[in-house]
Amino acid sequence: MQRITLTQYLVEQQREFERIPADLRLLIEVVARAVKAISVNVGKGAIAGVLGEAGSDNVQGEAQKRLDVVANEILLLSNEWGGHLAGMASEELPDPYPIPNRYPRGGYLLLFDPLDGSSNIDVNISVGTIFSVLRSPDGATDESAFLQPGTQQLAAGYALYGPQTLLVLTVGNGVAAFTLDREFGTWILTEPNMRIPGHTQEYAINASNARFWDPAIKRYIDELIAGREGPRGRDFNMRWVGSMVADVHRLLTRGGIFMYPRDKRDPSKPGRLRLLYEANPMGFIVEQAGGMATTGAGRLLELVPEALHQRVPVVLGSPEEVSRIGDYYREMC
Ligand code: P6P
Repeated sequence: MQRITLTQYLVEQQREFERIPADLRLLIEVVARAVKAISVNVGKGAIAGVLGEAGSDNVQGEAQKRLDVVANEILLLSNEWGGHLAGMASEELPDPYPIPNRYPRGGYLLLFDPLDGSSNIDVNISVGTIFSVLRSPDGATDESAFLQPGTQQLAAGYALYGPQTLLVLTVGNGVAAFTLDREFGTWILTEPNMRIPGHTQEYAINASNARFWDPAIKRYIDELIAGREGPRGRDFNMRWVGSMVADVHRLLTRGGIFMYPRDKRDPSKPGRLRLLYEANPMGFIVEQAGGMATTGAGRLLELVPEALHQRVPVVLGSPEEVSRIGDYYREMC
């Protein structure tokens, strides 16, 4: 197999498509190096003493795992000095992280969930890192600078720390997947053009929340469960890892639909997932792979954010399934 590295891929995207200015290429390569360091820590687990609780909570009031804190620090310290960023925002920080005055600033904003699915870390199930890149309006770094709709993203990606460590990336020209060659510490292009299969029989949702769902979601799931005896006329299968990165990578690879829909538990939290550094980057990637990403009713990437840690309902994946849910919302809500 020809070994195309991440650097070669980025240079070729710049040369052929003029999609990646040099400072954006630097940003992506710095993030790619940082997630290699996170992968090493995730892989060592108990040996490195990074499992278990950190003894602190994040802005969501969720108990932080030690690896949440480690991954967050790796991303902040790797990116603060390069001169390509105006600021950063993280699930693990209540406020935006300004670039220290001792370093030069650049024109980009980097947003990330440093370790998504961290409830799975202590039981050795795949977790990931999700990141999104925006342009900083006039170098602004206050919260309002980050509150841009997902359509404004310049790049997005995730790392998946599983049996292999993968980096999946879009710069708005399709989706490419890279596998970490641990022997050389190099990202090797292993899928140059990820496309979501249109037809699927697999769905992902946390079914224990069924009593809180909107009628449109309830109807959609009931029809899947009814299988070949029901209106869909065929059987379906369910998967739920509890790590968005793992569930979304599966549907990018073999089709499917991922849902964390609005539920009635807490009106102040319309969904569980965070818009700016989980839903938007994953929605951008899914759309670039030929899929759809909505809040159930409307296109996800067009939502104008109102707060840095805003939560949002998420339905994304194979277009025929996502659009069916949209039809049900229009009919029923
Ligand atoms: P639940 C992980 O905490 C996360 O943000 C996503 O990665 C995942 O899809 C979801 O929450 C899991 O939520 O309610 O099933 O634990």
